[in-house]
Amino acid sequence: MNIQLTSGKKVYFASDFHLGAPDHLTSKKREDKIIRWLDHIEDTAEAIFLVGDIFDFWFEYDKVIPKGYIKFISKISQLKDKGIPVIFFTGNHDLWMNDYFTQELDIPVFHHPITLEIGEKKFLIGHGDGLGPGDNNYKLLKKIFTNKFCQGLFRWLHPDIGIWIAQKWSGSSRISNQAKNEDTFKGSDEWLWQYCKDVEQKMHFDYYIFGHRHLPLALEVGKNSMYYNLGEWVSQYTFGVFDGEKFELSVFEE
Ligand SMILES: [Mn+2]
Repeated sequence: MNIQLTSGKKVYFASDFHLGAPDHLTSKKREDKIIRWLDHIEDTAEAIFLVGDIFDFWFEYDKVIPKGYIKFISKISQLKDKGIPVIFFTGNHDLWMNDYFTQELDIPVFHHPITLEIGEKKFLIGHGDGLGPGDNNYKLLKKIFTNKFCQGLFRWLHPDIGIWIAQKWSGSSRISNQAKNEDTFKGSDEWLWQYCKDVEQKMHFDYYIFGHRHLPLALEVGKNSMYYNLGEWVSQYTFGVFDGEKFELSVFEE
């Protein structure tokens, strides 16, 4: 999947909307803001990448999906109908996306980082969870979460109970992350930055684009190679934009 940029058009990137958190009213306000952003960019958008943790929790049962987010989902549907490609990635909070968005809206959903060319530049794009050194507790947890047997057990809980448990869990993991000061810059210990440097040794990319850190970052990986972290939309409303020449992080203030 490569993207040719029409003159004047741009490719947009955002991640970590965490729709649904921490409560319905707060999430609705954020959802409205995301829609204002999508309204704002749609005339210039060649494509829109939503790079994981779009939902604070998502699970697709055989016949049921989580309630809510209908305005956001409708907006995405309108963008698709206007011919703007929208590309979803799963994050650690919504990794149980299956084929619902692909079947309903023809939106690809990637569970792993992808590589592609946009214009003349080489990109590696992913949510970023579980990459690089360390984070061993999460890596173990991800094995359990992605285990088909465990998912099957969860599926057999009534959705009202399953989603209640998941929301409690998701809220506690976010709070504990704040307590551990996860959202501050760790210098040379930034494990996604290390991951980018490791990859760059083997294969060159102009841009490494990740979410997950909830921390907007622009870091040099090597000569002509940058790592951008997209930040988050719980309090910072940051996004990335690429015009064919340069990548920039920006803040949506409206
Ligand atoms: Mn996140």
